[in-house]
Amino acid sequence: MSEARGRWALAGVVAALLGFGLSELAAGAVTLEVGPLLGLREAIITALPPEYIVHNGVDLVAIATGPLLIVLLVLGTTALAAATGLAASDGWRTPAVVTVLVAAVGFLLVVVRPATTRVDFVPVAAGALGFGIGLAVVGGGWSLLRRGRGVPEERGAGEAGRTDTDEPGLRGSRRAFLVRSAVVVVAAVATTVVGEVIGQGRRVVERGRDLLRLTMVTPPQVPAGAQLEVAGLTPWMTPNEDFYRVDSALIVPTIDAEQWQLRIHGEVEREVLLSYTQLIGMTVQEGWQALVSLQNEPGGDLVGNAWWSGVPTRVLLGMAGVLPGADAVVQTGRDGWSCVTSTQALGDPRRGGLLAFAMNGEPLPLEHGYPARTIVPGLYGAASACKWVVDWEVTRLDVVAETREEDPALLTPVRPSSRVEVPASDSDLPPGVVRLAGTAWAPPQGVSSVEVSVDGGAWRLAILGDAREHDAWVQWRAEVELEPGEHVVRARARDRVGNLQDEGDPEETEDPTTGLHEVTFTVVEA
Ligand SMILES: Nc1nc2c(c(=O)[nH]1)N[C@H]1C(S)=C(S)[C@@H](COP(=O)(O)O)O[C@H]1N2
Ligand SMILES: [Mo]
Repeated sequence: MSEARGRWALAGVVAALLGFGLSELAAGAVTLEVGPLLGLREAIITALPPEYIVHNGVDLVAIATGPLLIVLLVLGTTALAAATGLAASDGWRTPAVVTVLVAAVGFLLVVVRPATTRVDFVPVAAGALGFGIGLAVVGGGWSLLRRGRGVPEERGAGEAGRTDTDEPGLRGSRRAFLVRSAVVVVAAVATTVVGEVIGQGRRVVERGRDLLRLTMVTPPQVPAGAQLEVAGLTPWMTPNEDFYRVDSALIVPTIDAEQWQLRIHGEVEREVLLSYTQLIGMTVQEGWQALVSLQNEPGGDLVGNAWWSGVPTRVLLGMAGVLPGADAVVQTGRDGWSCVTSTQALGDPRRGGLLAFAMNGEPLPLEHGYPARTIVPGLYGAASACKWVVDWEVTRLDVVAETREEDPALLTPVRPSSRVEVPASDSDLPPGVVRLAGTAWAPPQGVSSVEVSVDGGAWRLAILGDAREHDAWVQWRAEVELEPGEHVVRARARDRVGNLQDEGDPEETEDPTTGLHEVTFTVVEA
């Protein structure tokens, strides 16, 4: 093989390494159980037709789960990568097609693998991206693109005397080629190592979480009558895996419960260092609470309803002893995120603010703040519900105001709000009685009524499901007879102290949580 061709083949292999590294990093970051290599092996094993599993006395599973398949996969990938690198000497089209095809096969394997979720596609995409970037970098970047468009290649310094009919080599001197390759190899090793470390941390913590038996936690029991039997309605209790997630953590913090501590300090009589064992050993308080994001627009799904178990935030403040004049707590999570919550809200005995360690009867999922997070009824998530919380600094609002600017909307309590879930937006319905249904919340007072209006007509009361859990959300339903044609339904909630849902357009109020949700649907002719 000529040196030029050798360089291209090597470029392909080096690019594949980066693809592997990025894929490994992505798998770790989106916290998958396995990285690309083991994932691929697993996918192949599950894709094998059962009749081939034991064939003529040869146990294919034993072979497949042993090292042989891994070796074959590595060799096969290396050969394919080298061939793709070689093909790049003729321009970027063939490698692009090969990369897309390989990614497509990867996606297909993800699809056929049982119990896959959308995040399983991320490492596949990252692998393809890494290969593309690697090849572009080692291959000399733009020269590849230019050749692809038929523009003659710029002559490399180390290849003086080449003519355009020569075999196209890689741009630049051998030295430059080696430097580019080395950079990509280093990047590949770094991403692989970081991906492994993240993945390991996650697996260890996840295993610790699985072993926890929280006997002090009561399993959730949906109050009778809270769940209305209307098809298409969101379940009253939001399962953990369906609970919305909002955070700025690129990588979910993985905290070993045994290592976790909450430090309460600042303007307190005595500093408190609370361990997980101490926390779960305290008197547990539990309750249904809807958690609402400040970013939740009318009709949005950044809201969920769960059964939370923990220790009252009031009790924790009491342990530390808040000094006179201190009126704020800066809560900080392990991801570095922080929020300011008033000592009044955290210390209010009528409000069920919790340092929660369980959600729907299970240890908090890692994504929702394991091992502990705060949750305060009636305050938006961004103003109170610190996940992975490790630090409470008791201070004063005026002191905090000097260094950080809080969104004024953050200081508002959760507004009464309602959402139309049935009928689905833009649906076609049979003529006759039309059933309307949805969800409403107004923590901590609770919802007293929900009204609906069709086509801008009079507001009429909806029927509510059991609404005794004031911090939770409530389901509502109504029935109307409508003529064929297009209709618009709107809903508004009122809380128990008389506040009506704010109808103001979010654009005008500059508050995303204001405004009414409206749903358009069509009643078809009989
Ligand atoms: N540590 C930490 N806590 C956080 C956040 C975050 O980014 N980091 N996001 C907040 C926001 S804006 C909301 S709406 C809620 C969302 O909680 P969830 O992801 O459990 O639904 O968490 C809050 N707590
Ligand atoms: Mo939020």
